[in-house]
Amino acid sequence: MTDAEDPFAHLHDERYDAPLAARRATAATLVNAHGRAALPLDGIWRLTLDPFEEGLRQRWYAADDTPPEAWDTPRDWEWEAGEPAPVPGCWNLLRPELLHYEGAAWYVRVFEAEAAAPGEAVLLQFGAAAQRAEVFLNGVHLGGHLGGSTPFTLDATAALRAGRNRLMVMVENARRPERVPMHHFDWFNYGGLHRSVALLRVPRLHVRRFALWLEPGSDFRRLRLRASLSHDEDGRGRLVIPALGFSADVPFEHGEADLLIEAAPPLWSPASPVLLDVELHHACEVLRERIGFREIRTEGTRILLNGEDLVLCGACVHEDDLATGRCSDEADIVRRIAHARELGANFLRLAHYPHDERVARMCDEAGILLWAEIPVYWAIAFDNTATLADARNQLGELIARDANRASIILWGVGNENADTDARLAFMAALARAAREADPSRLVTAACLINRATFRIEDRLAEHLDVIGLNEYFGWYEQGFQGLQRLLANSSPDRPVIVSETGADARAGHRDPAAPLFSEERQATFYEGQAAALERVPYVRGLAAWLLYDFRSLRRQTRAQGGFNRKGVIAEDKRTRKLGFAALAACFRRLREARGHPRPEGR
Ligand code: GCB
Repeated sequence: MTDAEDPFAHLHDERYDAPLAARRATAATLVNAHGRAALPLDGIWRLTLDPFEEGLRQRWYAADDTPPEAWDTPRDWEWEAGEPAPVPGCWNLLRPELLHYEGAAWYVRVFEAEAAAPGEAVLLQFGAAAQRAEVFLNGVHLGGHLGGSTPFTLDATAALRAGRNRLMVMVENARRPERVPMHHFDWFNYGGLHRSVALLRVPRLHVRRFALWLEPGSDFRRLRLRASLSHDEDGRGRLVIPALGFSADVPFEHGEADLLIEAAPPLWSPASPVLLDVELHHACEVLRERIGFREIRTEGTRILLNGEDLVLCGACVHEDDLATGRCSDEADIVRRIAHARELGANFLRLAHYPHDERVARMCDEAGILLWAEIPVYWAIAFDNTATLADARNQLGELIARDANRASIILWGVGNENADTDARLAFMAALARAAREADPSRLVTAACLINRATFRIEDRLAEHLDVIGLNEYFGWYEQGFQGLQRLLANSSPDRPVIVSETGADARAGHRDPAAPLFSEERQATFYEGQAAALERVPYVRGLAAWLLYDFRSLRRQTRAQGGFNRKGVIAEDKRTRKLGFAALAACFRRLREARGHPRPEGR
């Protein structure tokens, strides 16, 4: 019996969303929107909570806009009944009752547009939707997306109408064991359209994206260009770098271009973050980027930037704001960079998922080095092939989005995952995928200690360029003797970065006896860490956990109050704890011990 015959059929159909899964935006279909003319769709949308996914079951998206007084049968939904909600935004902060909402909600907005002209494609571009999205334009399912922190593109050409259009996006942030991240993590589960949405008009055959980098091992004299077209067709483009007086043909075969170019650009570094304007011309379009060229590689246990020894001193940071949740704005990013500089840092780890696209762009300008990662966090369903496909896709989207960012030197493929066979296969596959998509960066993961041998030892290490080590000696484990023992006991054959270490302190809790959760305790913690780490040459960096306190429902003591308090600055992003100066001193010691007395950078 069909819906038309039985008005209650939807009550019994638990496979209501199965047909949608076939149409998903992926890294392959991602278009780089930067610098392209776009109709922004940010602003006030209407939001309706939908914990039962009734909108999919009852097909709210297919309903017309007849006003209620003209309905012939009752309905459960009208879009004007939704509450005004900003995009970008997280629903959690709309009103106190929504703080802990996890589930589906519908974002709806109406906009005026012209239909696609002949030879034109119209694309809908989403900066991110946490965690899953299903997108409908004028009742047509354009596609869905999995993964809450990466961008995606959907083709709206056929569904767009001249005049009034109704765009509906179901966003859903349920925590599930098979997702990436899975249901258990130490940050706040914000939901919503937390980055920009825009409509792009491009030629039917357009360049989806291009990446241009300094080819590693080319003696700084060769660039590599990879670009892809929207269709499997041949074509011709032109690459222009005005500052180098450079211009070359770019031949596309079956929609792909892969080219080595003789060119010796000025090198980008924290001390001299020089960016060049780059143009890729194709048909009537010009894609513009500002790109820094640099080489990052390892040699034994050292990390070399443009052939010179690098010591990474910095902090991890979450995207979390008291007022806006996961949304970052430019002022927030400027502040993050300023705080990093004040600490004497040259490095940030963007934990534990892809951050706003502007972060890496602004770090390119500022000369701050970055570790960017995907949320393969803790006990991921490593034996689930769909989970691997999801993780691989999120990695692909991150790399596709940020391939031109000089500041990103490390791709992180996971965080604190137990060393099992399934995890090894899963994460080795991710490391391979990262290298294949982007040979111009290093691959890393935040690893655990091998407790049996008490060494920095992980079977994944052979697939990594740099071993990240999360250790909390002096906090979760008493005293620093364990750390000294671990470091002395280990002899890694590649560089190690302490990818996390930190101690909680509630801002304002001062006590000279330095009890747990006091500012003094956090400060002495960094003194103890510095004393142990400075002597160990294979430790080439430190990313302290972390810059700012952040919301986490795992943290429920009175001292924590629903926040992870390991920030050296409180959640107001202003109040420095004693740990701030102690961490700056720790960086000085690490650098001095390695003969780098001054932070790089301007
Ligand atoms: C870790 C995790 C990080 C946590 C941190 C902590 O090892 O990687 O996400 O927030 O410890 O504070 O315990």
